Amino acid sequence: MVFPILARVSAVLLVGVTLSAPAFGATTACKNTQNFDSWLDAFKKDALAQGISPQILASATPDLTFDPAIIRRDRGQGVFQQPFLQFSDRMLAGYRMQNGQLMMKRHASLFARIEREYGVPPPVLTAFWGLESDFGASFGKYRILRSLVTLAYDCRRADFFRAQLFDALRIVQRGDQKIEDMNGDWAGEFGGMQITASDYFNNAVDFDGDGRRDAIRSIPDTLASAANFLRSLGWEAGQPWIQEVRVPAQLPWDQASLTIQHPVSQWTTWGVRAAHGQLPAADTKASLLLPMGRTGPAFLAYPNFKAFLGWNSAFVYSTTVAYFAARLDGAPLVSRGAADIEVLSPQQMMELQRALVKHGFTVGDIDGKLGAQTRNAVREAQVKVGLPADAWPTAELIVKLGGHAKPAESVAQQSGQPQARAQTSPGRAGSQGARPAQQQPSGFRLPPLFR
Ligand SMILES: [Ca+2]
Repeated sequence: MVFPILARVSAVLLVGVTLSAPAFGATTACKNTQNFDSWLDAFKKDALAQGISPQILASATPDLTFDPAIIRRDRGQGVFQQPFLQFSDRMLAGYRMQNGQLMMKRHASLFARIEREYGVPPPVLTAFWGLESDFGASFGKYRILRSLVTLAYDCRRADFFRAQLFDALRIVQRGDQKIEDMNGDWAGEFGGMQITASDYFNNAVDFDGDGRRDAIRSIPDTLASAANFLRSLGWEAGQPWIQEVRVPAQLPWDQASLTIQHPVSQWTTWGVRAAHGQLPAADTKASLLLPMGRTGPAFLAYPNFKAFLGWNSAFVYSTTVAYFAARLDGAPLVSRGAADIEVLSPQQMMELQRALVKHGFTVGDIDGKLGAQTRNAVREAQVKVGLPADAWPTAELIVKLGGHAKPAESVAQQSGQPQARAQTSPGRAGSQGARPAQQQPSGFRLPPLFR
């Protein structure tokens, strides 16, 4: 499992709305006390002490400059999560399914070798590959050393990005990549799997046997590195990850949490049924995953789901990758559940968060986002006020907590809205950033969707 500090909101998870910064409350207050040049001198001394060679440092130096645009992105406007159905609709739109199937066919023998060695099946790797870089079509255009040095200097998450910067230099020093190829997203994720420099340094493998770990240009290295990373996150060979289920009208809804596991036999006793095919063995541990509450889509999440969360702890993103993998593995379209699932606006989410805090619940930042803490607080509050405790926030809950709620929008209403700006954010640092909006796919070779 991932530590909260490492939580990342990925590539494609967030949809920006035009909210002024004050609406989202003050950004984290911290001050840079040292000027960049003296900071950089000290950093270079530290790098030499840590074994980075003078030659590598010299060749990196043109990139080791401060970029205020990165800081602006990092401290950018508030963003809110799209709900699972809308997000996965967008992520799996156009030809992405077909391209994923094509990639699995085209690289079938490679995938088979990787599965034999690492135990990770082709649909899972393909799903990450498709969502992270559109199967290698879209790597990002930022100089990542510049991004990393800027974020390492900045006070907000300096320690995390300092370590990333060291590892980015180590990647060059190890001969994996040349300085000029170190391009990626604004927060320093790069390659076909858009992983961080530290995840790359620790997990990349040379699978094509040319002596270099090249998870940018080599497809074998890219896919095998991802498999190795997923194995390090606890992936178990031959085990399922998620499966769509049908839930009964009545269930102890407060048990539907990724932090709670029951054997499949307990879920079936409560009336949970496979939506298609069979459930796994009765003693298989499973969490009930209700990404949009009890009237929305429903899945059992098996122990391998933790590898998706380890890759990216953002719940909607992880669920979407796992669902995409299930679809590539042959699962039909997920049932969308009730037609009128209520979706709170970011303003309503903040109203709810304030009400939760007033009642003594812990939500983390009042940020309008349905993160893990807010979900837990919603569940606890639902228990307290006697609503079904499925962790899905509603206007009714706001009212019951003494807040004022305007009617929320339904998914059906929202799906007709114009596309908001796609946002991204980096690494396991939990930074929040933005990628500009992209077009809907329109051709066989998808235009890069999220950069
Ligand atoms: Ca290689």
